[in-house]
Amino acid sequence: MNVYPSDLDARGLSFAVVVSRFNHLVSTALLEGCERCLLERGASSEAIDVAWVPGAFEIPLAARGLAESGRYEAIITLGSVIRGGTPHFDYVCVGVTDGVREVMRDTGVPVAFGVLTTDDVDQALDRCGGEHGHKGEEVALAAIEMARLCGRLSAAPENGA
Ligand code: INI
Repeated sequence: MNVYPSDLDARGLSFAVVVSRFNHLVSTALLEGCERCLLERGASSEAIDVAWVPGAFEIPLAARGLAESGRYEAIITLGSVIRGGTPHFDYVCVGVTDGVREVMRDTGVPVAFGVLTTDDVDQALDRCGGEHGHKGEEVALAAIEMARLCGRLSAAPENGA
């Protein structure tokens, strides 16, 4: 069996992070964990570009522009959609999830999905360094791994890896 290695070394890679301003406390916590993780894995601060957008619904458009620029090995999306009393939550969730998936499919650039969809703000904060881990760190690792893997796919894996 030949297996592509899992590689979490971010040295030399360039990342764009799209982060939505809505539910700002959660967004900044996600961004802080994401940036910390990228730097811990060896990314250079100059190789991390951040684009703020108003809400999660706008994330796919910015992600597409950044992916199409050809400047990044991976795009990271961060945001927080919190259920209110109307169906608006569902429309925003569908818009951002479908949109991000389409950007990845259409451009071939890995797009990590770090948009929390929760019932309340406490559930969201629990996932930004609370009892349910840190989504910002999780998507940073996913972005690094996919950037490395996609960089290798044009060649066969090494025998016996
Ligand atoms: N955007 C979010 O990122 N999170 C939310 O919880 C949210 N809610 O609840 O409405 C939200 N709405 C704004 C939306 O993403 C767009 O920015 C807006 O509709 C303008 O296009």
